Amino acid sequence: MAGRDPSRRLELLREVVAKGEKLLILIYRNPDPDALGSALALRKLLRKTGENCTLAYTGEVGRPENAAMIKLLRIPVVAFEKSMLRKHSLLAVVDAQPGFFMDNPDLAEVHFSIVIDHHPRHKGFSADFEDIRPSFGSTSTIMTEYIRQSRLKMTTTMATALYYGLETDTASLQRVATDADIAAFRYLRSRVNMHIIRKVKQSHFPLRALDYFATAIVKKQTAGEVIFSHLGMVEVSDVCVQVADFFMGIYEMGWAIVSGITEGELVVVLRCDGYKKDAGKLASDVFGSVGSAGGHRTMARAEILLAELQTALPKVTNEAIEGYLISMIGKRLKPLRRLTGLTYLP
Ligand SMILES: [Mn+2]
Repeated sequence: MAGRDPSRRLELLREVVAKGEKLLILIYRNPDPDALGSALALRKLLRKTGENCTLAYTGEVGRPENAAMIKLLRIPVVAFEKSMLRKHSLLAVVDAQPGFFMDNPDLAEVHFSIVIDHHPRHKGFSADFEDIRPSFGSTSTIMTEYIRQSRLKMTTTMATALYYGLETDTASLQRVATDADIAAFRYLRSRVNMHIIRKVKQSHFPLRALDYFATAIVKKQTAGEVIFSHLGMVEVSDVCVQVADFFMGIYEMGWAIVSGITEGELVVVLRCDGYKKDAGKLASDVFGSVGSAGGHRTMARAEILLAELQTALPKVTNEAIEGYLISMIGKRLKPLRRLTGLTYLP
């Protein structure tokens, strides 16, 4: 752990990095707002103008909100490639720890010089500089302190990134709110570009998802406050999530169930308002024995291998799948029993 005094901490951090040394700042898996904001801030602290520094993530850009954040704030983050390890002499990780990368053969053994995070400390690593504060709501909170301590200019771009990182990780300070989180929130709030934050938050799906919405609306069936739609083949299962979330915006509906087939699996996404309802329990009760299923009270998902369905259905067609889902889920969700398995197919 770095010293407790903020100015000493900053000194120690900067001592790790020699002039001209190439720095690689890694983000674990999908770049989320907290990791992106923190990576930007660390780059600024160590490389004022961004030279000799690469920001890379080991997964892929998942949520459209995160893609919008990267695009609108022009964050120069790229996908990690093994060759980067040769080209950079110094490795840093923000909003994660070396142990997280054990699932990546290229990174399982490497030495991280700098580790800054707010998750509980993992065992089994040592870094030249580490600052891990599990009580903090976000790594962005830690990085805001560093930038303030450094007297570097808090640009609008950086304030917006850190603010959004803090906001998403703490659910707008509803989930966690230490004094440091609140102080960072107050400091950043007056410096952010709220238009960008609003647009980022509005970015729920990519344009190519629109055709699935059309299918979902045409094929929807409703019974009571349950809306159900089977999309057939989908490119990625995310579209089921996006359609289900969209359906939850219909005020008469308390349940949204959207399914699709992708990569040899039937994916069922369940959403509900949580009032006397439990999507996670429903998913595991109904699908626990045929596939992997579970989730929270308001959001859940089940994945069933098509091979598994072949034993349950004489023929795995979209109509058969609809009928299967309606009868399976109908065991626990009475209104669904009123539906038929056959719907209009465009
Ligand atoms: Mn975080």
